[in-house]
Amino acid sequence: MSSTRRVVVARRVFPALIDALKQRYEVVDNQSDADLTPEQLTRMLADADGALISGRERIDAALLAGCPRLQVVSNIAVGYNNIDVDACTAAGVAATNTPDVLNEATADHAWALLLAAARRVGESERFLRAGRWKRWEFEMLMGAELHGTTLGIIGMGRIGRAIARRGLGFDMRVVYHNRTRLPAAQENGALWMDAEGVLRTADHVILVVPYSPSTHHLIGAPQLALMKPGAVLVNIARGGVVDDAALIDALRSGRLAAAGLDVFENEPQLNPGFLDLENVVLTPHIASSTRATRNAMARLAIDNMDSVLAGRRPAALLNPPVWETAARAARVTPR
Ligand code: 8YV
Repeated sequence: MSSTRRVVVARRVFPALIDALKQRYEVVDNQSDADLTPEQLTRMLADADGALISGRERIDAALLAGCPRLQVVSNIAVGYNNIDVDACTAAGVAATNTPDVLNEATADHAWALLLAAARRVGESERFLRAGRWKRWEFEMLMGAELHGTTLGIIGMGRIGRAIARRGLGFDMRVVYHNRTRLPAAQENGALWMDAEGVLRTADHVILVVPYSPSTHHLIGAPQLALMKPGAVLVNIARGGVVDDAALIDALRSGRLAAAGLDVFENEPQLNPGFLDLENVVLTPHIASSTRATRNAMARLAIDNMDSVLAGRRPAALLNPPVWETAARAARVTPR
């Protein structure tokens, strides 16, 4: 019987990270960016002690039942709506994520979308590339004002606060909604309101809430109707937080000036309605995608996995109660 633990890397990560893992584990490296079916994932994890997964792999009770050795599912993502955390706890499996290390890159991207959408950057570039620029015009491609306006943030966690800090550099007043109001020291001058208040007050709104049944279609037709005419909406949270069809209507009618979107219902498929619109900036779920940040995310995820497999409580444990359960103890078996 060998004592080497077996870990699965369900998505491609940097090869240097795999090489380092191979020093201490038997590694099953999927080396693929393709989505796995639940059956493929269950088969891959059937004899694994640990798994590094992305936000695209779904972990639920049915999968866990087929993976008796599994001690840890380590998400290379801060959002963990792909993991049924209660099912993990019941099965004695630790679930972990990667908070903090992606705050700044993700906040940068939220601003990239806000700036590009407000100032019509994509549309202007398409205009130039199509050879349509023939003369300077006084009213050419006029955008929405950003500096000095009011920025609304719905979801004022660590990423929301990093976005708010950038807003101060644009002389913006920041209003926010969060289920619990922040302590004054963390508010940094931002004003708490209920979500409706933020939608009514802000000139531009950025969504940063986790996805759950309670945030499904948080922004639909009634909420879009509350927003100021000419507002810009940015979603870097999760597909499903916005009702995409309702947003398309609001963009098509000109009720909203523009939107910047990194996430979509049903992604990677897009509602085709977006593709006909000039006033929406679309990116393929890349808000955390810089080399340094992706490296930091993968390293934290590996660190979380290492800790669990060494019997230590990991830094970013999503289900602390699992630590005390007999179910977890039962999974810690020698190979
Ligand atoms: C991930 C994200 O790249 O961390 C998150 O929650 O949305 C992104 O940073 C994505 O989930 C893939 O794992």
